[in-house]
Amino acid sequence: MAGSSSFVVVANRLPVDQVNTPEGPTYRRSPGGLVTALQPVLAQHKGTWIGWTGATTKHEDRAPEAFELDGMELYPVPLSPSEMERYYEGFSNSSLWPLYHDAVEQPVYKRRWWEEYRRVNQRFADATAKVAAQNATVWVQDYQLQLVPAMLREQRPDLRIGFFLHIPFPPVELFNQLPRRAEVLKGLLGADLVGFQRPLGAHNFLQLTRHVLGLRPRGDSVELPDGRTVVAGAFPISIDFAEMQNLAQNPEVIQRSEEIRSELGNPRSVILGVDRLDYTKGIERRLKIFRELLTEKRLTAPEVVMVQVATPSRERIEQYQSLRVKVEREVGRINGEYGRVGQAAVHYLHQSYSRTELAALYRAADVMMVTPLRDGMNLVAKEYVAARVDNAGALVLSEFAGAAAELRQAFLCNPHDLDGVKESLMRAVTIDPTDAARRMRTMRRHLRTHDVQAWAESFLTALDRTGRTA
Ligand code: ADQ
Repeated sequence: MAGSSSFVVVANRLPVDQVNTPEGPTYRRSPGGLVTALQPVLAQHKGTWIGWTGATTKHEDRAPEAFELDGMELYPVPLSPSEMERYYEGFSNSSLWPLYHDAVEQPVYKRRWWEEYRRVNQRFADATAKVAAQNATVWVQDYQLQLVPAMLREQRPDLRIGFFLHIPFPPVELFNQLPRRAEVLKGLLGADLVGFQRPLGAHNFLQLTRHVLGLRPRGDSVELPDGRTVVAGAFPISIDFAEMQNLAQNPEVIQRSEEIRSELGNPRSVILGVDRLDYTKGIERRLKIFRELLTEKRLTAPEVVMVQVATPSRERIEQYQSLRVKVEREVGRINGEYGRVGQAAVHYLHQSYSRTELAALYRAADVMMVTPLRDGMNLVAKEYVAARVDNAGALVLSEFAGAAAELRQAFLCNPHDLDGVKESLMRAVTIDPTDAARRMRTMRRHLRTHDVQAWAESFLTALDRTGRTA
């Protein structure tokens, strides 16, 4: 039986943080571009967002009831600690995540992880089948839920289903490693439209339907044996430009950014990195580069300081624990060699921050370093540009981040080529303000119109069209 929502978003996480009060847990909307872009669409269509609350529950407990927040109906899907371990930390983040990021860390495959991934995907699909109205539009998000489109179509062929992958989609040679590659592809092919960050992702996907399933992709689509057509395309995600720009113009944020500079000892240059503590982000190499430049005396501390914010992430996974050890060892080494009493060369912050503090940090940074080894898009690069309402600051950006396709005026670099990154960083540190302003203005102009609202609209328009032409 169909439900009553004509628009449904399905994502691993609900856009909320749990707050514990004496009366029990309540939820507060979490910051994030995706919810900013989708909330108006959900509110307008009596829409529902299906996802996990972020707190594991025992099997015998029921999931919290659905609740309303800012005009959106939120429908929790329960996850037990062992499901969390196998579906999320296991198959999603120890098999798929490294594999889809060029295997920069060795992917691990375990059969019981796959079983749990399938079971949890089925639970999300069942929940969606229950709440979606007849002929509703459903938008499934990201690599944790790649089987949901086909599972959902099986129960509800009336639905229009879109899928968007936030991370890169690997080429044939890499994807072929995946033990359950055919099932994953068939899962995605349940959608009418499969969206990627870059055209290469769509291309890889279509090629794989040929190599693994023997289908015949043509142009941007592929026809299935049952006559249905699946379209693949690039929809580069973006940020809520207005939100970041407004924050950066706020007098309190401006004052805070000045305070940050003075707390850092009023250096000539502040170099900033803001990343989840993830091995795809290239944090270790970035620190090494900074150390080498100090050793070579091309930079001197504390005239130039580095601030590295590394948000705690996936802390129960071994590869993340060992990354933390390596990063912290390197920070210690740099400060041991180049710091002075009360004057660190690298300020390392393994913490989460509010949007306001992030905006102040962006404004305080002369050079922003975004140097992932592979990244679907990278929103930090875009947020930095949005925050530079003063047209100052320089961005050093990896060619391997999706954002590099749009932010062409950044100092683009290959993060594997340490000498090349050093050159880019030196150019950014010594940039002439007129050149910096010219680059920043162009990038800002682009992002002003290519924001997350435009992203959601372009995906949903394309999804709508796929249904009509079929
Ligand atoms: P992530 O890998 O998480 O996202 P990113 O795109 O940079 O990477 O987004 C991180 C977000 O977290 C940014 O909005 C940033 O402001 C915020 N953040 C980072 N550090 C923080 C801190 N210490 N405190 C508070 N907030 C912090 C995945 C993909 C990316 C893709 C996005 C969206 O890996 O490639 O761009 O999804 O599709």
